[in-house]
Amino acid sequence: MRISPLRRLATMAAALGLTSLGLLGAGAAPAQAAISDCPSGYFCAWKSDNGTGTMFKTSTDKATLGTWDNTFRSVVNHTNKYACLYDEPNHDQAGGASVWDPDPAGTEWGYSHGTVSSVRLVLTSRECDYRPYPRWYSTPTPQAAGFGDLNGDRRADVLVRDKAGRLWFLPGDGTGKLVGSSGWNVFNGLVRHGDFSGDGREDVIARETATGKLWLYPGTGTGTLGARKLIGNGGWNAMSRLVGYGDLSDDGRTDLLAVEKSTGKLWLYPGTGSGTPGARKLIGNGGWNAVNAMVGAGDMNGDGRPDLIAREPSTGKLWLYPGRTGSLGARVLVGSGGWNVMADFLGLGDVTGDGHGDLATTTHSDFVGDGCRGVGCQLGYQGRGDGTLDPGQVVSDDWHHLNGVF
Ligand SMILES: [Ca+2]
Ligand SMILES: [Ca+2]
Ligand SMILES: [Ca+2]
Ligand SMILES: [Ca+2]
Repeated sequence: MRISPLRRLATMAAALGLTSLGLLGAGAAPAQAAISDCPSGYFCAWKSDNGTGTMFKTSTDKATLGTWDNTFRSVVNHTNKYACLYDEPNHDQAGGASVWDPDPAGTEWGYSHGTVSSVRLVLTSRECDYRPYPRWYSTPTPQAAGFGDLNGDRRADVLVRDKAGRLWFLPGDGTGKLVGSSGWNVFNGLVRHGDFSGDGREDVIARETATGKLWLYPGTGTGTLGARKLIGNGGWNAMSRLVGYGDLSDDGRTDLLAVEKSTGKLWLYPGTGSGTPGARKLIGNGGWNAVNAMVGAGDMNGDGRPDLIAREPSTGKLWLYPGRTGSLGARVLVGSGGWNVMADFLGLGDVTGDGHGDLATTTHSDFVGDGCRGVGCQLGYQGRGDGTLDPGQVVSDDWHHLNGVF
């Protein structure tokens, strides 16, 4: 099912809190005493405009409100979750939701229109109107790519981090599965590209923001990740960009690329099969800070070696750097402009099942496309096998309010 663009705009307004803002400002300021009546961990409401009289309170979802149905006039969300207020029972989103931001101090009043019939408390604002994770679709490929496939079913899959720090595995059939219940927001770099640990299963590498440490999360082969292992003691914050690449050094092991922030140099960190990167080798003398998106997309030009795709923000162009043995060849233009509207680039191998590697993207607010506009459209670009790409097609429209896809 595709959500209509019109519906999406309405729900986006709700997700951005515009609906809530529209409800603020009417009536006299309620007495402060009534706010403190709402206990920590509860969403509270009153039938009066000023928080007086009998108080409704809940710390759990309410599919119906009984005698409180259509009575909320003033509300306080004294929780660390988002409160979604629906005009219909059972959290039916037909009328859209008003979203109340977490207010753990319990100091913010709001006014409601007396039309609320159900309440949900959720960890991310997008869950008021959408599932916590977006819809991702892929088709089984004739040949295993060796990357982009955590569960080994020859179907390109995606990991999504949400704003609450959860990690979701999207197998490619539109569904999602929770594979990290919390804590993933401590990382400012997340990559994967095949097997780093030498067990044939795809792994995740994560850079810890506070320490600059690099961690390996070994894949279990099912989409979940095992106990982490330290593979870089620190200093990795000196890199502006980490890229899981595939085998550039041509020893059968997947490698890591990194751009050094201070110099713009590009380094190859050869995979060792144990997860720990080997001694680095300079493969780009400088200038790599001039690109602001890099993806190891696999072999896009059909010569059997994995390639790099990079975006140049000054021109909005997309370039392909063909992989050689332990180095990158002269870049080739694959997108002549307009690529700055893209937020994320995903290189997951063959998504469409025709044997050629593809590219997937998500969009920024100034994207305007067929069937979707603004933040969170997801596009597929079919690779033709010669390094060039077919025009992009909008695939889904619910990739907004997330915190990273890879
Ligand atoms: Ca898969
Ligand atoms: Ca592995
Ligand atoms: Ca190639
Ligand atoms: Ca393809």
